[in-house]
Formats: sequence, C-alpha cells, structure tokens
Amino acid sequence: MNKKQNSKQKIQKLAENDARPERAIQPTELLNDTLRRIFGCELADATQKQVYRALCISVRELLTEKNRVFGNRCTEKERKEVYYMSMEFLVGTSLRNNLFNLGLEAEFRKALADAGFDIDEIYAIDPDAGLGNGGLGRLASCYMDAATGMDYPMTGFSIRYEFGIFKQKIVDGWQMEFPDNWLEMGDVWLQAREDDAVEVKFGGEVREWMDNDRFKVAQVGYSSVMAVPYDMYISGYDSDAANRLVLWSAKLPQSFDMAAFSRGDYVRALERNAMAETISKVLYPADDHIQGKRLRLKQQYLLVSASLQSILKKHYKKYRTYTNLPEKVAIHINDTHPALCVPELMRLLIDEHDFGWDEAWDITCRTLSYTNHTVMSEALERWNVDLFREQLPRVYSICQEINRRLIEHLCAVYPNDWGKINYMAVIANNEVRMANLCLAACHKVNGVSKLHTDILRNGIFRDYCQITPERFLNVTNGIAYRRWLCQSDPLLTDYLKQLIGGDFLRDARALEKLLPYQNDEKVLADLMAIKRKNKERLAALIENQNGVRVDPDSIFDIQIKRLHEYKRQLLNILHVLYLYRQIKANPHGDFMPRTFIFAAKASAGYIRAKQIISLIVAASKLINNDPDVNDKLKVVFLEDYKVSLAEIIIPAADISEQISIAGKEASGTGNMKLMINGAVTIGTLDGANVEIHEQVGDENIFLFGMKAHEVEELWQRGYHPTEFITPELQAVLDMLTSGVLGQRFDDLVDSLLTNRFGTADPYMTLADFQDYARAQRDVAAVYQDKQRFARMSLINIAKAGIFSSDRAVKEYADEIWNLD
Ligand code: HBZ
Repeated sequence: MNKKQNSKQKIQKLAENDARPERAIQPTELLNDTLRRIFGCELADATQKQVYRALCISVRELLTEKNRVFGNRCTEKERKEVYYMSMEFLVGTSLRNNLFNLGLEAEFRKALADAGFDIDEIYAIDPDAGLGNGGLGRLASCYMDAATGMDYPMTGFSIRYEFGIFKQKIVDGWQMEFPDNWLEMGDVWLQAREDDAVEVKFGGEVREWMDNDRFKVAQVGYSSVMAVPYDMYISGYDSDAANRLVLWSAKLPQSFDMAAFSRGDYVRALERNAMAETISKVLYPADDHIQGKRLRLKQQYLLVSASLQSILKKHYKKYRTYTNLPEKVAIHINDTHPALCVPELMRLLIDEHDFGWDEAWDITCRTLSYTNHTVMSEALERWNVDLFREQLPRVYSICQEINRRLIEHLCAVYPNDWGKINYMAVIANNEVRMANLCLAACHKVNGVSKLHTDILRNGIFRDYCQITPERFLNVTNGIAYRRWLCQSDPLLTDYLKQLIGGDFLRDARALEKLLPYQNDEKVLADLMAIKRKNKERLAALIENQNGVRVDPDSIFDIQIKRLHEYKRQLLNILHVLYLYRQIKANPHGDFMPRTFIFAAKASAGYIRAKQIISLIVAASKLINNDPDVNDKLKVVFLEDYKVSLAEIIIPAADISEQISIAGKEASGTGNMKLMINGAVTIGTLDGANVEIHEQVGDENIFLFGMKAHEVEELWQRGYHPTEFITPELQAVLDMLTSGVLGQRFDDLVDSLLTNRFGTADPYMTLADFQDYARAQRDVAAVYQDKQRFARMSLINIAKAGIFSSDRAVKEYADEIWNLD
C-alpha cells in the first residue's frame, strides 16, 4: 500500500467513527505524513513553505472527508440544499480560519513550535483570496462560514479568477493597480474536478423546428467553452459540516492535437485557447457602475450556466425528476450579477428537459430568490440588447418571452399606465434590465438593512412591491464574528472568555453578559489596556509601511472601505484639514491628540475617487511633517486594503467612521466589525447604522447629519452648497486650490461648488459638514473622560451580537430558502 492510500485510509477510518475526525488528530504525525507524501521530507528538514503547503493540504484533506460524510448524510435525509450564486467571494486567508473552526489551532501551534516553526509566520504565507471587491463579496464569504457552522448544506458558486482584486500601490500620491497572482500560493486550497467540466455555449443563433408535433428550439452555430470546477472547502465553527465553494475556470473544449496543426493553425488554435481562458482571467474591479463589457457578460453566463447544469444533474441523480426542484433546492442570486439564472433555468428546463413554459416558470420562480445591495441607479445592471443577443441568443429569446408575458400581466394590473409598465419591463429602451428580471421571477426579494429595505419597498421597487408585497423582506447583514473578533482580536477574546465565559463563541448574543460590567472600573481599565495593545500592533505596522510614528494614546479614528463619493471620505479629510487649521491657529491650545487612519481601493477608472486618495495622501504629508502639530494630529493612508489588513486595523479602532450620505449605503458591514471590536461609531443614520443606534442608544454613538428623508427634502427644495460654507470651511477649500498641499485639487473643489461635472456636491458633503465637525468635537470631549469612553466601547461590544452572520443566515434559511 502506498503512503497516499495509507494516509487517506487513516482519515477515512477516523471519519467513520466520528463525524469530526480532527478530534483524534496527532498534529505532528499528520504533518510528517503529508510532508513525506508530498515533498519526501519530514518536519525536521522541511522549509517553511513546505510546512505551509503540507499544513494546508492536511487541513484540506480533513475538510474533504468531512464534506463527504456531511454530504452523504444530507443525501440520506433528502435535506433541502441552498446554492449561493455570487460573482464574488472575498474569502481572505483560509488557514487560520480553518484551524480555528476545527478546534486545532492551539495543537498545531504547539506542534509547530516544538519543531522550531512559528505558526504566525506560516499564516503570513497564506495569501488573501481576493475574489471580490468589497462588502458584497465579503458578505458571501461570511454567509458560507455561518451556514457551515450551523450545519446547513450550502454550496457557493463563483469564478476562479486567476487574478483577484488588484494590488494597490500609491506612487507619487496616485493609486496604481498591479495584478494579484494569488494562485501562486493559494492554489493549495483548490481541488480541480476535470471530469465534472461542463459545456457552456456562446453566440450562434436560435433554430426552431417541429419534431413529431413537438415544438423544438436550440442554439446552433455556437462556440463552446468548458467550465472546470475547482472546490474550495469551507469549515464552520465547531461543526459536523464542511461545505464547498465551487469556482469555475474556463478552458477550450477539446485539447487539440498539436501535430495535426500546421504552424499557422497552431498559433490560431492557441489564440482561441487564450480567448476562452480570458473569461476567468480577472475579477472586474468596479463596484460602483456597470461597464456593459462583453467579457463581463460572458463571466456571468459562465457562472450561471455551469452552476445550474451541475445543480440539475445532481438533483436528477438524487430524485429522478425535476418537478420537486423548489422543494429540495434553493438558488440564491447575490445582487443582479447572476440574474441570468432566471432565463437560464428556464432554458434548461424547456430546451433540455422538455418542460412546457408554464411549469418551467413555476419551478423557476419558486426556486430562485434575490438580494439587492444597492439603490444607486448607476450600479443597476443593464445590458445592451445587441450585445446580449449576440452572445446569448437563446437566453435572449427567453427574456423576450418573459418580458412579453410580464407586460401582458402589467397591462391588466396598471391599465394604460405606460410610464409604470415601461419602468417595470425586463426589456426596454434597447436594454435588458437585470433587476427587473429578478423582480419578475424571484419568490423572495430582500434588502440588507431596515432602512435599505424600506427604500426598496417605497422607492425603486415600489411598483413591484405594490402588486406582491409578501415577496419583499429585510434581512439585515451580519458578519462572521469568529473571524472578525475571535481570530483577529485574540487578546480581547481571551479576556472575554475569562470574564463572561465562552458561551459567546457559540452564540454572539451572549456578549450581552458584558453589560453588568459597564460600571466596573477594573473591567473598563482592562478593556482599554487591550485596546492599547492592539493600537501598538497597528502603530508598528504603520511605522513599518508608511514610516510614520503614531501615538497609541491618541484617538485612532478609522475609515476603511472602498473609496466612493457617497461614502464621503472627502468629508473626513476636509474635517482633518479643518482641525489642522485650528491647531495652526492655536498651537498651544488644549487638543485631544488624534490619528486619522484611512484605507481604501478606488476602482481603476474612477478618477474622482483616485483624486480623493491623492488628497488624503497629500494632507498626510503636510500634516505629519509639520512640527507645529506633530503630536496632536496624524493622518495615515494604508495601501492595499484587504481582508487580512482589515483584521489588524479593526481591533485597534477607537472611532469607526460610517459617514455616508443618508439613503445611499445599503447596509455596511465594516460598521459591525468595528463595533464588535469596541469601536464607537461616528455616523449618519444610514444603512445598518440605524440598527446599531437602536442597539446602543443615543448615549453610545455619535450621530450627525441629515436623515434620509431630510436629504430628499433638501433636493426637493433645491440644494445650493455655497449656502453651507462658513469662513472656516472656505479656508479649508482654499487649501485645496492654493497649492499648499503640494498640488492643487481644483477638480475636487469644483465638484463641490459648481455644476461643471453635473450636480454640485451630489453627496451633500458641505451640507453635513458643520454637524460632522460638531460630532467630532463631542468625540474629543468624551474621550477626555477615559472611563466614559471605555463604557461606550464596552456597550458597543456587548450589543453587537445581533450582527452575527449566524442570525442573518438563520433568517435566510427560515424565511427565504425554507431549509429544514
Ligand atoms: O454590499 C455593498 C454595499 O455597498 C454595502 O452597503 C453592503 O453592506 C454590502 C453587503 O450587502 N455593495 C457592494 O459591495 N457592491 C459591490 O461590491 C459590487 C461589485 C460589483 C458590481 C457592483 C457592486 O458590479
């Protein structure tokens, strides 16, 4: 028997006795075994990279086995399964998370230390799988983790981008993008299943004919791409389950016979190959607007068609019928990016499995559900009809029929109301509208915070909601707090375990057991000491990366998120300059020292966002090098924001900046991560800030700015930004145009004051400025009273349990997916 079989059998044997094979694991033995098999060495003579790979492979094999046992059990019990379709999963690193979830962290730490390896150095080798842009992609990963921890059978489907979100570097104050070759090391987590590759058809035309009195339709003259699945196993905290994230990679169908090609054809064949493979080459880095690019449509169809084919195949193998699909399968559409699920499921049922339209439509609607993540009209996906028809002719003809029937129905519901009917149509004005496609079909549609769902119900989706209000519901976002608190802040976690017991590791609501300590001076001091340690850790990172020394006793005020005008990083940096002027005017005044920390990627073509990054970097240069202010004010822009960097920044935050213009941030999830780590929010009543406020009350949050309805009212009345400019604010704007920042930011100022680029100050930065400055003064005043601030921090931690992704996933399971 060879070594490989030997080790496999060992794991299998363990698994038969116990669904949690890891309980009987001997870390050193397991690592040595894997090292021998893969590298022909043992711990004693292995390199750090070999140990990394061997550790990952060992963990992956444990999870593979867990997944097999769990899958079999689900099949036996005929459990309903959920498939989460998302163009993005922002996984981050996997190794530490898996060891933590499996309960093996401490044992492996020790075993490695005994062999002379530092597990933290090994973790540092694990690359971020950055297969997403921001909140939407990270949410998908948090939900996979939570579902697995709660033993729900959930499979994620996405694309195996060769290059994830770009690496950001700031060169001469300007963001530059560099490719992120994560597979170089990250491939260790992926297991290819070449035999399960699926054909996906692009282009060609639709042919219709009669076959023995049956009307038949097919796509002919198409070109094929093969989608090859790669499995990434997902662990859940202390759970019997392991689930899979299936990532599709595109390749040409048949590997060609090189000898048969003349030289010219050989090159052309390779070109064709490269064309096919570009489909899964790179993640689109825009999270703010649609580009309508052919390649993006192809990515979306690759994901949808390959996933649905594999779901249907598995389902038929189990049940020998498709009619019970909605009872046994829930397919979730994460934003409109996989909205092609609607026509593609129809196509598969009708063209490939002989269903009539009505029955196929009934199955499709009852199987699919959809989450909306934005109300920004420029982000609502629409496809040009010609492009869509050229690439997906049969899918297009199905969309036409969906649209024809929809309009027929709407004419009955809203007779002669052509404005409304046009607004609700799936195809109109030469475009296919993906949100309307989801609204027309899905049996459930949800927003991601209470306010956002209200805006969907009464705003952009009002007309659909009027007809079928029962389909619309809210599921406020949640976070995988075992990553965002337990793993990223081990000091706080260990302290909490001692103080209130470990129940919160299973149920985040148990964090409320902290509340009785809110007036306990010792506990408050301990919490501040832990915060101080985390601030020291971040300060070291800042010194290392930016060469800037920051004071861990200053207020760490943190804004970390994608760079967007609506998120108003500009408001933050204008206020920093306003503070700077105050200090300059009164250098010996009493001023609470502060460090403002930013991290943000801008999508590559978003010039205004890049200008804002430049402004932050320019302001940091001016301020950090000015001896007048030095110890009182520091500004830091950290490059290359990503999951693993967030894990270091968040535990060090005193203040969490959530300052979007009210009505625009669907939910936010960074707000929750910062809260559970004891940061106090300064924010508008937008997205889930509303619910954070509900949890902690007026006393434990710094609210400012217009409410969503006030924003609307001001637009109605007419917004004139200049009316909100005080002399102090004018002086700040003058800094941007005077050159004192080393360069001039005339465009940014123009965008606030003039109509040259469209509406002046479209995100009402100036209108909210004074109240923001007032709230920031409150922050400084409260922080002077260390105990009072510590109490606010404690209450934020204690009340954050509701924002666990366990709660969110349970709501999806109960109210949308109907899982048992
Ligand atoms: O989804 C975000 C919302 O802005 C945020 O408020 C919410 O908390 C989060 C989770 O619900 N939306 C995104 O992150 N959106 C994208 O990343 C995106 C990516 C590609 C696109 C469009 C949007 O084509």
